[in-house]
Amino acid sequence: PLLVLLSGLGLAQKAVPATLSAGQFSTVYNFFSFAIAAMGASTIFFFLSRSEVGPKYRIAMLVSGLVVSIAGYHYLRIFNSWDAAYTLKDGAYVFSGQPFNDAYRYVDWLLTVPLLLLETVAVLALPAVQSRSLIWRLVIASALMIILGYPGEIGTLTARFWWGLASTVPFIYILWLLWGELGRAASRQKPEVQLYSRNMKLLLLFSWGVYPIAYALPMLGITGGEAVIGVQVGYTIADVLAKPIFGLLAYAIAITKTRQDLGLSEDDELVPNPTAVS
Ligand code: RET
Repeated sequence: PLLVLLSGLGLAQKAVPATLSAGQFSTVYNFFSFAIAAMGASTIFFFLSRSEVGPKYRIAMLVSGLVVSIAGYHYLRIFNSWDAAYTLKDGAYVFSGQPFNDAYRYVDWLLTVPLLLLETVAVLALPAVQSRSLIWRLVIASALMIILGYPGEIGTLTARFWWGLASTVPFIYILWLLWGELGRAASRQKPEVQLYSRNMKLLLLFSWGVYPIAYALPMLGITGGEAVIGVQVGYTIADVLAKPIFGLLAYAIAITKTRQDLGLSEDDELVPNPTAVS
């Protein structure tokens, strides 16, 4: 699969429909533009928020900032590639001859998914030995999931089905691991954090679940322009949920736990620089 991925990245091209309606083209165009704004703005937010949380949680905010900045760069490239792939002719968008490069997305996931998993484990602040083994299992499974999914993304529908199925195995393993771990971690927290941890679990399941659904659209009888639009819009919505929105929830958990570590009540003001927290 790694070789297929590498040769696929070399091809770096996806069969896109020859023509799109103006509405179809602009829908994807606007979603990409929205994603650039969301990733860019949240990059600033997460980097600045580092100094607001206790030392234990700073790594989670840093990783969150890295994830959205990497994604922001990739969305800029995807946006430009989409823009170059079509030209306006007599009110419709026709293929320009420049391939739409969808490989950015998979390279993005290869970098950001392990980081997101690291962020999740970091914000739970588990004992070091436990989190190290958990992170390794998650990182390896997530790399497998993405590498196995890519050949299907650029192949025929049959290839899409089989590679997608193979990719689903590590996907289920990750969800199963995280569901258990997040559940156990949540039960150890104080009530306020418990609610956030439960929401984190749900957001993770919901946002990660959108990816395989978007991937499956072309196999569900949706074809041509509609399939391309469905896949791109689906992945973009999922990315905004899984990166900036997920990061915000991690921030809420970090702030709440910082307050608790300092022995502050909900109404107390958070000290500007809580370096005193161990
Ligand atoms: C693929 C292929 C089809 C089967 C499955 C997939 C899952 C992809 C996922 C991606 C998650 C990406 C995230 C990115 C955020 O930075 C590869 C589409 C199961 C779950 C969270």
